[in-house]
Amino acid sequence: MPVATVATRPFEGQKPGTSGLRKKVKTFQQPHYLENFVQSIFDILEGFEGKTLVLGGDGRFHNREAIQTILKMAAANGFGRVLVGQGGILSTPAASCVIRKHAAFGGIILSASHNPGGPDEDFGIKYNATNGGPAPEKLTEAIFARSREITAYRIAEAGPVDLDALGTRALDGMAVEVIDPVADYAELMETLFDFDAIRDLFAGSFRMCFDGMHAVTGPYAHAILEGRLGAPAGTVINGTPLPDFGGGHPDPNLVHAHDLVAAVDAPDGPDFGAASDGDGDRNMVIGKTFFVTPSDSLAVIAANAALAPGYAGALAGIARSMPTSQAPDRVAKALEIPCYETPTGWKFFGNLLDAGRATLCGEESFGTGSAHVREKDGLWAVLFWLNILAKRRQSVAEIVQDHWRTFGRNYYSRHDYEGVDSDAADGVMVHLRGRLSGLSGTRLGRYEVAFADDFAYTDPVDGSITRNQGVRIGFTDGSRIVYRLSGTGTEGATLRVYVERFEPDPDRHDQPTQQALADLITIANDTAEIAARTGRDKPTVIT
Ligand code: VG1
Ligand code: CO
Repeated sequence: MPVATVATRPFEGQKPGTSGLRKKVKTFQQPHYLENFVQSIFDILEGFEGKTLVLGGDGRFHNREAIQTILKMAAANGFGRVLVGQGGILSTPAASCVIRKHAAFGGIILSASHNPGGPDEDFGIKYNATNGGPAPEKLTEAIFARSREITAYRIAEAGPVDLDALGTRALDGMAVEVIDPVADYAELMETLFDFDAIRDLFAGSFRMCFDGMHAVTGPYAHAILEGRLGAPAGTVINGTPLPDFGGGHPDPNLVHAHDLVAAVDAPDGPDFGAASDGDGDRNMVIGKTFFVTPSDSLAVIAANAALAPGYAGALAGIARSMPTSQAPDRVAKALEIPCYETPTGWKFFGNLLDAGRATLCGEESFGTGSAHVREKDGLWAVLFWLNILAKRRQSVAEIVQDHWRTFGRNYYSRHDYEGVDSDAADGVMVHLRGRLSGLSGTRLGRYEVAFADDFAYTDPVDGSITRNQGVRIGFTDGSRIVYRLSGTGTEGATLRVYVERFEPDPDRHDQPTQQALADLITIANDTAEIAARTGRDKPTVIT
């Protein structure tokens, strides 16, 4: 079959430091746009001739079209085989699992994660490396530089490949193997968790509700929860992936997973609720009228890890992103294992996991995971909770409150200002950086500043340094305020403000979060001059 070399113009690909190239679908539909990015990746990678690429996405609008294009380009560029999820479906953690299990060269995942989907919404693409994890910064920098120089791409002139029937077909000398997107992943989960204990739990009166949010995890949840674990049919809601996610926002938080919250809080509703995002890497877990913050979830999982067969040996360490609360640090201290603080983004956990220094990782943004793959993993976290619930036979609230009694409570909240004017958002950060040197040792309200800095991370494995990862103000009582700008939005800028306060006294563990943090929130707003600089007197989203 002929291969065409198509002339094109340089463009601007994925900015280094962001999670993949995320743009409006309309942008991706422009001639050569997707092709330019894919060729930029292939131009930078070395030694993939005859090797295997993993390919799949979260099923959003434009998924199938993009897969057909990438298949033809992989063939023209010399890959030997592509493993593609049936129907073009692969969750981000499942793609990571397949890359590792089949020793693939790497993978391409089509997703804009929790961003909405549809003809006028977002599309995205990211490259994952041989270890199954997000491309490291060095690689994304090289791919970005290449995108600004690219002049041609190669593509096989072939018709579309059938993505719906399992099995192998040939495309211009390359094998396209359509695989069951769930099988490898479900098999891995069975090795990590006590499926017998969870089956027993479902055999009794325990009920759960899992909200697939019409995104990629529906098929995984149906197969694992209702299939292998025997949860009753109807446990999974919104379980069919739709190109526009049913018009919703596939972001598992209290605002967007409203169907789930309503179901669990109903008088005779289930005992446990969970949801995952567009590409299946995030998770939210809730009990009856009880929300578990992602930071607490990581801490509880770490403290109870011995209950899960895959984690019964000692944990090597815990890693959390810098804005995540310090609740996991307290567990690490009790377990006498290290706790690493990394910049935001899963790629920073990669070296720690590869080197065997960390077993569990987490981010405050509903991301939790472990060394079993190299991505955060929504359903994995839900199964971990089910394993804990099956062994302890207590409610979610009882387990978390018990955790607070043992370790103290880290009150925690994130305030997002979305769609802010980019210059105004940059102005907030410039203003804060300008104030850093003057803050140490001063008082802000009743809090004394212990340190104030712009977070820089030195990777303990390869020594690489990543700077400017967010402004931190730490107080002498362990409270913190953190400011950073989002790297995943597609419109304007999003300013994120993270506030945390430690409360050791068990008699003071039942305050409403925003109330418990009220004075720190005021200090955070005043110090950054948020209202004056952005014109916003309140955040768009509070989690
Ligand atoms: C957000 C989260 C971050 C997460 C990233 C990708 O980034 O804060 O913790 O790693 O999304 O998650 P930002 O730069 O917008 O704050 V996902 O589910 O999109 O892979
Ligand atoms: Co995601």
